Amino acid sequence: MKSERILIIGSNGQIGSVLAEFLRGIYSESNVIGADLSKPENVKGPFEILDATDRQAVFGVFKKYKISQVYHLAAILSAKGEQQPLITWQVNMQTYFNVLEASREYGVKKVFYPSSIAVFGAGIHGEAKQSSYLDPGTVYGISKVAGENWSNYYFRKYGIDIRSLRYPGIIGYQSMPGGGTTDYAVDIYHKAVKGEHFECFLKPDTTLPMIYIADALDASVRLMEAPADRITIRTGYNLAGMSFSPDEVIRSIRKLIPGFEVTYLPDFRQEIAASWPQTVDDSQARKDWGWRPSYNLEKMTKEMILELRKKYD
Ligand code: NAD
Ligand code: AKB
Repeated sequence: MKSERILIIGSNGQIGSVLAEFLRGIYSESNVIGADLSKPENVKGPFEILDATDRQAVFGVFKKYKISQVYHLAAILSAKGEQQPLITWQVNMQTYFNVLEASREYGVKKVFYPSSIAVFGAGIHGEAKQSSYLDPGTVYGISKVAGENWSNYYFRKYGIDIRSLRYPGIIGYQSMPGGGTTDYAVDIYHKAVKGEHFECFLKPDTTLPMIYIADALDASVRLMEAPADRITIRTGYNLAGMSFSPDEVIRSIRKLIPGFEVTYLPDFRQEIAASWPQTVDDSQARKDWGWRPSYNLEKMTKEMILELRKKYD
């Protein structure tokens, strides 16, 4: 087992709950500390109830556990963020400043900052390049661009080894998403396996970048474990898994569940999705630290349906 003390802030969430299990497999149960606003039932390993907007509380957890690595996942996502823009800015930025300052104070070795395809805006038509102009249309996207720039600043000014990925929409069977625009692509599998009708809040041809959770976790840990001299991007690396529209994912599900019924009722999330790129060029991540996704849409659909059948049957 590798020796690190790893803190996951936002460990109850869609990514955090699965990442915690994954990291415990690498670093042992007692070395992965979960932290979130409330304590979940059946929590494994050390856990702290933490409001990460509270500077003192964040400093206290870093000190108590002698943290060496942090995954700072706490945030309000794109769709929820548009319902409460100023609170979203306050939560997304204050939690990150507290993590950055605590990392400086306690000599944390590495910080993971999850950025998003939401850093891109309507100025991009089609594919987002690593160096594409960032003109986010949501407060969530604005907070992620700011977070990326603060990461770069703390790296250059204080030498904190912060690493970041611009995640596409993440799809997994283990946990539910928490208020994003790509959430439909998780919910749709649950409805299909349960034999229920699905109402889609995006139009059928809205193509977005997505990634299967196994690939997202692999990319995150691979990036964190890469030698520091391989990291050439200190804002956020573009990361791609696959890209598809609601129509395409429905067709892939219907190959296994032929009677699956879907209707469309686009809402405010359609406008957010329309402002995001359709595909992402992640050649810099491939070149710098050997990133390669393992899942395409068909392989992911097979695994999602297989795993969700075990859950619901
Ligand atoms: P989520 O909403 O499922 O989980 C976020 C967690 O943070 C929740 O458990 C919430 O309780 C916690 N949290 C919120 N405010 C907090 C606070 N003040 N103190 C402590 N905990 C707090 O989100 P997720 O999907 O797991 O995303 C994790 C990170 O990855 C976020 O930063 C998100 O922006 C980023 N990301 C996610 C996706 C995706 O598709 N899931 C894509 C791109 C980027
Ligand atoms: C969202 O839809 O807000 C997230 C993301 C792509 O950042 N899933």
